[in-house]
Amino acid sequence: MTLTVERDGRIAVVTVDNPPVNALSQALRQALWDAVAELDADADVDAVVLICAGRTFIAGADVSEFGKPPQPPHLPDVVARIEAAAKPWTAAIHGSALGGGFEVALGCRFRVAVASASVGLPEVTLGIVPGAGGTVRLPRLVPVAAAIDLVTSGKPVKAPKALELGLIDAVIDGDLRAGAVAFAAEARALPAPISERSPSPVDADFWEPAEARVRKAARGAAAPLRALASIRNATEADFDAAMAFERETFLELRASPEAAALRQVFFSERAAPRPAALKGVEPKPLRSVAVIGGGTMGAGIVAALRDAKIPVVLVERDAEALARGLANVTGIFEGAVKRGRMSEADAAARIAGVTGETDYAALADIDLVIEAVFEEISVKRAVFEALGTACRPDAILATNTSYLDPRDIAEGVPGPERFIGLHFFSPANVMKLLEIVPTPETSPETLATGFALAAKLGKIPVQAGICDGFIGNRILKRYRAAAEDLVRRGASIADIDLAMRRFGFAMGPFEAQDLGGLDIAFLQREGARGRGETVPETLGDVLVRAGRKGQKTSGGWYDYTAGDRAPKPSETVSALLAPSISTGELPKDIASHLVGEMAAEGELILAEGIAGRPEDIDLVEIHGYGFPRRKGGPMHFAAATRSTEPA
Ligand code: 3H9
Repeated sequence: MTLTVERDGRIAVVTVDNPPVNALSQALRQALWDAVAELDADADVDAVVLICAGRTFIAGADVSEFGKPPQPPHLPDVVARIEAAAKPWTAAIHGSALGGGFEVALGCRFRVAVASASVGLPEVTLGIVPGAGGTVRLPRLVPVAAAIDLVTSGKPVKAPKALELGLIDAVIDGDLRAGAVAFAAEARALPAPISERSPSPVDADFWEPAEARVRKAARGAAAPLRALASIRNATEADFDAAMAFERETFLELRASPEAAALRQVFFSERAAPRPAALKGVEPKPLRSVAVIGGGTMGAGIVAALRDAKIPVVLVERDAEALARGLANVTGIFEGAVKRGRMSEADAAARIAGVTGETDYAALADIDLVIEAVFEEISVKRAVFEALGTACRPDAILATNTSYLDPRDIAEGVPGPERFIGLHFFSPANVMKLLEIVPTPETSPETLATGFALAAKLGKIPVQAGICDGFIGNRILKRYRAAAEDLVRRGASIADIDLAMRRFGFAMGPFEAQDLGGLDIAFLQREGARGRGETVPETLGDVLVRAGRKGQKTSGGWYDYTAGDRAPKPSETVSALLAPSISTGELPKDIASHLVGEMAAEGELILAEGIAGRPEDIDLVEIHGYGFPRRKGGPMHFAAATRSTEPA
């Protein structure tokens, strides 16, 4: 970490250089503290510009210090010292001013930023509230509703919007340092420190609906509501009392299991794209990609590639299927326009970048092919045989299979080193997870290209070994079996779903099956039975055999009335399952039991080398299966629960 002070006329420029993101380590806090004293004492300095080297302004507190006792000087004191400096400080922001970084900027008398910069208080995404005055100064700077939005959503805003809201004082065109120095040198009325201003006024009936909104959006997370309470307190108490309240909340939440879980996810997500084994391995270029199959999954993959501006060739077996596939792709982008997520021009540009083909000869110069056809080995094999002749010998050939052994799919295709599994999750343009499944013959370059693709698509990559269902679907199978086992032991289907929703899933295991359809897994089991494998009859099989495939047949685990997705407990289901149900001992805590089953499968997956790290399993569950992020994933949750259980 270095902090340098230079002079530009009578303006001092303080440059922070603490790679990678100028986080506020103890050393940096101390250096800022000392800089205030030094510059206050310097008679040749009229004002100070605070700027950062590298990719960003100060991105916040150093999250890696959060597990340890706080070391002085504490950030609220550093911010107060900057605010009370005799020479006014101007924060010059590029990249992101986040969390404690933005709180430092709020301590400065002025804030200027380049147009591409963003500012925000993302603390709630880490299970905490701002801890250096964010919830206290913001409602003294901008309207309370704007402060609430910023703090409880955790979402940063871009500089032009920040200017409009009053979060910053100017957007600088051209060179930031020169612009900030000129801004600081200009004589202008010095605004009162934010701490000395009154909170923005609110009506008496403001808080109730505000709290209802935040509670709904928080979906069970503690931090957004605690942040709201801190903002409310800041509008009612004096500045010092409000700061004390915020700090107490911050320290309490910092030590919470939710914050520990979110911190772990934060670091795992950042470690995932760079597996140690691929250090120094160059990925191959990805100038053009082909997708084989334009069904729901294929079209989603095309959309994900187009979102990343990669030109795509979509291949289908005949003109009719191709027209359907292209319509699926168009439908995705038109839907995005309808929901206000994309402009018509952006959608048109994305659609224009897709070329439809029915002839594999069009793939002669493609860098990567992703097969997403029907999950049937003979169909997939035929595709790969055709790819073996049509593509360049160095083109990477990937399968999106979710259950089949990739080695069987590509058997006999020349160049096994270029073959890999890339398992997307539906809808592929939305879901963040990409399971990357190398075979023993896959080359490091091919594997590195899989990771590079994930980076281009903004996905979280997790390497998985070959087994039935890889990481995610294997755990899903165990989870569903464990949930069925509870039903066999007398638990109610609705109680199990409710327990998992309360735990933080958007849906319980049975509701989720009704939504996706019970027939897919049923057909897989039937396929295995057809091949002579022993697959015990599941309760789901009983329902499908009775014609209950889920919402699409107006009934699965629950009944549904037409036009209504609300599940209703079903007497038909009770009657169908009655012969399979006995009474047995049930766990006291259904959610912990089911998550424990997921973690137990995860342990087997680790022992077999299918996953490299427990954190990878957690990322798979969070980004592919809706596991609540604030619980950290099944492996984290099980470990944390074990460590707090009495010995
Ligand atoms: C806070 O400020 C609390 C205060 O209110 C109160 C205090 C009293 N700490 O994301 P990247 C590392 S809470 C430590 O890939 P990008 C990251 O692990 C904090 N390390 O970069 C990675 O390391 P490695 C509120 C951090 O360019 C490397 O930096 N602030 C921190 O794609 C690069 O990260 C936030 O939540 C940190 N705070 O994106 C901001 N941040 O290379 C979190 C990053 O060894 N950070 N690292 O794997 C971000 O959102 C992004 O990093 C940022 C840059 C947008 C800044």
